[in-house]
Amino acid sequence: MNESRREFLTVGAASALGGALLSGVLNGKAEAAEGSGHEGHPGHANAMKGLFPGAVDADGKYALPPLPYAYDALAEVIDEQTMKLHHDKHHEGYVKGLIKAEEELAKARQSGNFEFIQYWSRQSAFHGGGHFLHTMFWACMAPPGQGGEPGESFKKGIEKDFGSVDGMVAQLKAATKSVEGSGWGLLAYSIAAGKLVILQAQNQQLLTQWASIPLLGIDVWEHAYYLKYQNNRGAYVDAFPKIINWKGVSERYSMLAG
Ligand code: MN3
Repeated sequence: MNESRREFLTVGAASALGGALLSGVLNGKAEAAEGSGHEGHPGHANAMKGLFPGAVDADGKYALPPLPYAYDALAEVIDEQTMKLHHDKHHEGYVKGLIKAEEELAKARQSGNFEFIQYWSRQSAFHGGGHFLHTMFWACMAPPGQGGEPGESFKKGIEKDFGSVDGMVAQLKAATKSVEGSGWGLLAYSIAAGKLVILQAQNQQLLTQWASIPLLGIDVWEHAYYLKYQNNRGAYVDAFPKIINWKGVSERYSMLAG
């Protein structure tokens, strides 16, 4: 998508896209329930894909999803240049890195030479973590004043697992500020435990619980905030709630928690 086209995209359009994805997800669930998914349960796979909109293209190849708003739409909290570099350069780099890792792993299988298996496995985890977390990141932000409020069932879930929305946000901010080095603060849904949890990620892939799917994340790699906030990570994290797309995150929660 070219830049002028992207300028025309509004949060309304993003919501419509989210709605379309959500209905695809619900259809996918219905299909799975009806038992139309045989091998590999394709209905369920479709449901999971909706959590990471645009992470793969129509052919199932890894792709850079377009930003659902203009580069400057979040400028009150994240400046235009940071958004441009972060999306077009950093995220693109993770997509390329993930594709490369899988190509090299395929070559290794073909040749039977697994000498560099540790390196390419690590590359796959790092770039894959980067690709999927950033895909989620763009979707869980919205221009100030347009993100709405947590939906009813999401709010109930938060209250059950954290006491209150404010309590959850306070824990998420504290966890995010204290990430050691580069990483993320994440609100995730544990599909194993059926509850919300807050985790940190170091780099893109360390400290996961494995059974938890991230719903909302704050990227605290310096590339996410340094131009505007320099070393003041705390000010960036404190401002972040202004641009949370609560409506979108609520939809993501519904895809997992029903
Ligand atoms: Mn980043």
